[in-house]
Amino acid sequence: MQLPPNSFKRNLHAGRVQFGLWSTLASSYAVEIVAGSGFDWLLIDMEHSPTEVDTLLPQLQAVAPYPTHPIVRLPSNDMVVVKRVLDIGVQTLLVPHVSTAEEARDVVAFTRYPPTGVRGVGGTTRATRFGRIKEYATRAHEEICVLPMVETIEGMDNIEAICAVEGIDGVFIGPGDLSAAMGKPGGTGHPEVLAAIEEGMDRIRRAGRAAGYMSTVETDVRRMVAAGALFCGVGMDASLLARAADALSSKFKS
Ligand code: 3PY
Ligand code: MG
Repeated sequence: MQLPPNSFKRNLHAGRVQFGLWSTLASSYAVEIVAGSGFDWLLIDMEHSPTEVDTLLPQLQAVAPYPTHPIVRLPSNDMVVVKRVLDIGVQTLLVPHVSTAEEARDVVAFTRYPPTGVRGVGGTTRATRFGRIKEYATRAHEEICVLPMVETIEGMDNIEAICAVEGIDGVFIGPGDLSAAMGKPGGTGHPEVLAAIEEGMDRIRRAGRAAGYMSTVETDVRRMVAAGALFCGVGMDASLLARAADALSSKFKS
């Protein structure tokens, strides 16, 4: 059995823009519903949702029959969580709160087997199709995509250093945390925050890495694509459900 190619990583390296949806409902049924809606990628969130490793697995199984690529946002930059998430077959990791080149080097090391890195070796995992992908041990890193999130002032200052770390495929700027760090909590649409992110997209692109962004505001997404973003989240399942339910109830209750 062959190692499955990481279509998302290949598209990033080919410079193709990819749009995705954030999934925070922590439900395999919800994930399956949105997996068929045509997004290039679907992010399953472990940072700001109740998803744990055991509830991540059925969500990955629900996405598997669909062409959308699953990305997992980890709860933190943690060696044990990286190992467990990779072992259940995830190929693309979004890693929150990476502010220095050293933290970026750590996350790359967590995804690589020794002697290159420090990933523990498990044999009969879902990632190896239970031991059927013989080349996994030697080739897994080629299809693993590592995407640190820069979302602090220190991280913004270190964009070039983070991009220079070998094994980093792209850098995502988190508007929520960055706006708070800039003293504008909730100000993801603040002109100064948007200008900083726009400049960040360009700096990441010029450093030879794929830039990522997330917003539910279409004009902001288009602005960041124009500035060089290659992967953009454009919505979130929980907010699609909440806002649609709000709109429906207000038609009858207001
Ligand atoms: C943020 O905005 O801080 C995120 O983590 C996701 O967009
Ligand atoms: Mg964040």
